[in-house]
Amino acid sequence: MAGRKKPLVVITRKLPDPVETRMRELFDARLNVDDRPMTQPELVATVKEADVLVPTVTDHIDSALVEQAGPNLKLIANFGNGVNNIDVAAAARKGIVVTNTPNVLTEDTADMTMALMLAVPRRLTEGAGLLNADGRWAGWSPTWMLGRRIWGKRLGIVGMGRIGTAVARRAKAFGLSIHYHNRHHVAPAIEEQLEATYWESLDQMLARMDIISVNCPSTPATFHLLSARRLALLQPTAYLVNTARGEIIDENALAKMIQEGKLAGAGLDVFEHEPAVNPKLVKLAAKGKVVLLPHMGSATIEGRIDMGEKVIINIRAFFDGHRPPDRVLPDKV
Ligand code: 8YV
Repeated sequence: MAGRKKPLVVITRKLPDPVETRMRELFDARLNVDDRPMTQPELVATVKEADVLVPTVTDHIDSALVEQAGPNLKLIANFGNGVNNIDVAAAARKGIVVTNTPNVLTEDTADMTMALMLAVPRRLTEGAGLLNADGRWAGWSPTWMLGRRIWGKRLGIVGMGRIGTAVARRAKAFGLSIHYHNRHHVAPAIEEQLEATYWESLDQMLARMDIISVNCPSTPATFHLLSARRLALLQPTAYLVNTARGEIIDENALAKMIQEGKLAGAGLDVFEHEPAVNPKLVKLAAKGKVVLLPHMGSATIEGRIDMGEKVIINIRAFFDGHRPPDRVLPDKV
């Protein structure tokens, strides 16, 4: 970009230091050192002025906001894989390119999914909580703190993309048999390697699984994909894990089912109305029925630096006149 004016890149949240340093070198970067989420009026002022917006999952880039974008705004380079926070179609209508950060958070998110898959049936947070209180316990007992075995159970993965497949690889090593529902089969070699069973019918799969892991993107088509009707298909001994997006599950229906003993428990890293957490779920967490995490799936230093690197590469490619590698097309959302 030698000789050209540096683009004004507004980054809505604090990013890891190495990412911010590089962004300052390359761009006219406006950082958010306090990490206070931007209000909607602040976002409006930003899109009127900026050449590039770098939002995160906490920013709602809806059509009303996109409509108010100034003529300079050419690129929305999301710091995140999921783009459910952005109206990609509205951006496309306005001639604004949208990019995301796929691949680099796959393994971290799969690890966290696995952690929740273990934590709920094996009562990890309950056990840890007991010792966290005052470090005292009555001692080992053969019938105390019994959970449920993971090995030999059936895992149903809803959404067998990059993250779903990475979850399957881990889960297989833990002795789970792999089942999945997806719009299409994964490549035969992967299906064979994972000894995975494809279910065309989500309903059929749900009714037969011991653990369900939600790993599909949040789109209008997947809103409440796990509706009250579908959740009712699950076995009462089943567990549900969600590290994708809260909107995919009818959270009220889920809480009600666990409360009524119609489902064994859930591990949730994402919520329908983040950052708010359904009070019914909080109550269930206190009873050890659910494990709740504050959207930590990709929260590793390495992952967040890699995500920042992707954002930078996308911006650079765009301003060098190339197609950014992680462009998100409206018909793919
Ligand atoms: C990110 C995520 O932390 O990338 C995603 O889709 O869900 C998270 O792991 C978040 O989106 C950052 O914007």
